[in-house]
Amino acid sequence: MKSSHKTIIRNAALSAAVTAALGATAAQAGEKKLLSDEEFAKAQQVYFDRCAGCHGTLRKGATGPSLEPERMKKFGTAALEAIIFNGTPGGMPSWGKDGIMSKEETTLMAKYIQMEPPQPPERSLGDIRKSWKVLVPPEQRPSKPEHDYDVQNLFGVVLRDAGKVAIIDGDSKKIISIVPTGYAVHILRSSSSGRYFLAIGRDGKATLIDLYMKEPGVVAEVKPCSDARSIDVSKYKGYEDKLAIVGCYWPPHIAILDGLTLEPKKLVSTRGYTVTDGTYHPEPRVASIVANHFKPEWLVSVKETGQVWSVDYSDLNNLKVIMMDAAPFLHDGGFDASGRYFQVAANMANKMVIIDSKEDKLEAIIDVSTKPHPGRTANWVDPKYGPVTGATHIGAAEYVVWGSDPEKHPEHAWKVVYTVKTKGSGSLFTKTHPNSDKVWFDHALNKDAKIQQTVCYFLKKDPKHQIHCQRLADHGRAVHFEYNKAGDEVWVSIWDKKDNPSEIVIIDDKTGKVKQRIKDKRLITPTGKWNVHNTVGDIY
Ligand code: DHE
Repeated sequence: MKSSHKTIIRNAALSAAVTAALGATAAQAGEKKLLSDEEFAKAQQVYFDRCAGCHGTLRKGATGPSLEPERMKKFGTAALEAIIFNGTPGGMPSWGKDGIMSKEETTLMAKYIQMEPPQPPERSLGDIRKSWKVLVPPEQRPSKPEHDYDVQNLFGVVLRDAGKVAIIDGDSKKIISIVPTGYAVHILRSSSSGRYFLAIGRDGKATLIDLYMKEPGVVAEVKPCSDARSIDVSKYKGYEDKLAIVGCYWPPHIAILDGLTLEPKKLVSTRGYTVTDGTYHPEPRVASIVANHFKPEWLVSVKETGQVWSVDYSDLNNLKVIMMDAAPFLHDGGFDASGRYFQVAANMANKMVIIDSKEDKLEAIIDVSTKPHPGRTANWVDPKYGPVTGATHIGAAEYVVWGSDPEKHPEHAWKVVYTVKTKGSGSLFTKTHPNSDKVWFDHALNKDAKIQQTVCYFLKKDPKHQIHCQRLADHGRAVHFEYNKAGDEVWVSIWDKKDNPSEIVIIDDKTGKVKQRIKDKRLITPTGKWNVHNTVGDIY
């Protein structure tokens, strides 16, 4: 087992100095002739929407390879156009073939990536404060629910391309409100009481949604970043609903906020040096964040440098950060069943990184298959190996399972105990529930439409791990699972294009059969969804 390298820093404020040293994006001006100003502006927007997530704002590469101009010029416009249009076997979508980018847009992007990337502006605490709005102050919010729904069984569903979140009652399946959030909203997390949902948009806007309101709506919002993917709350005893954290892609920093008003409190830059060769990285983006249950800390995955940070929120004026060296490029993850071990994918290293949140140290690194993408992972008890965790993969038709109980089953801990053959690559999410006998997974990014629409499960107790699959729709992609509070039904999104009808399919978990479909014209591009009870308790 590799021991962790720990460094304690006090409020590392690298950002301003680094930006000054980088200066302006000089080379861009001379090369602009490849595109007119208007085309350049459009290309910037398309790049932000479709490419920056995997390749980085400065195009230094992460889940996708580096797209720096010197390398791109060697390909030339025609070859780049073909790659963008047709996709790659490595997992890049066929942007043209899938009808997401027009022929004209693929040409635009082929030219754009041969030019120097423009560097977006930094965001100071002052800039962020200007974006902060409290729509309903805490003292004017209801003291108890103004409706009869069970708050713990409400679901929040991301309506990606609408920039909205649907709040749906898990009992009646009624859509009780549609809440405007950030652009291309990405994920939700629940406050530790379960009363609030916190949403983060790709435009970096965080919104606080009060579920006690007759019609749940936004009570506060702030924009700590211009590009973001993660948000979480303080969950440790005594800090419930007190603080929130946003992880930014750009600028590369974390923003600590007040939990009840989203008032910005503190910024910490993530710029630094990679764990692989100590190279300085100007854009280490913040990927997954989880709230430690044992201490007043968050565990923050810093994608490009490959470190997991433990950020102690008990004293923001004397902020302590422990930096644990792991592996690049960190992406998504969640806790094991005990809530002690944070298990996060280093997806381009084909590894799962295990962090001990009690000891704040790297516990293990496990070799899995190509491009693990487990969502928050799935935990269950295997009859032979004891508590185990599983991960799906983007780059291989394999579901990998490892032992995750070093206390009672040390012989299996952090070792792959079996692998299940799936229907194909392109799997994004897995989920189970302690009350379920099944482990579910999707194939949302598979190249074959029929497989994209197919979800499968295997039984926890089946020693052969035979998979049972069903095609849930003849349109869109079946993506992401969430259980209801009782753990007896599982919800899957059918994520279609913005102008096509999408739906949410509800499966009776006992029989594995579809029991209901929520169809509503307001359900535009539903993707991730979260049940309050399961999200508060990290149940997956
Ligand atoms: Fe996600 C989680 C980043 C594309 C749906 N996604 C995450 C997390 C990160 C991330 C860092 C972990 C957050 C956490 O736990 O705090 N996602 C990115 C990207 O950079 C990427 C690859 C490209 C981009 O430009 O955004 C990307 N993600 C997607 C999608 O296209 C998905 C499928 C649909 C959508 O809504 O955009 C998608 N990502 C999700 C979901 C989760 C997620 C549903 C949370 C899973 C959970 O169970 O909590």
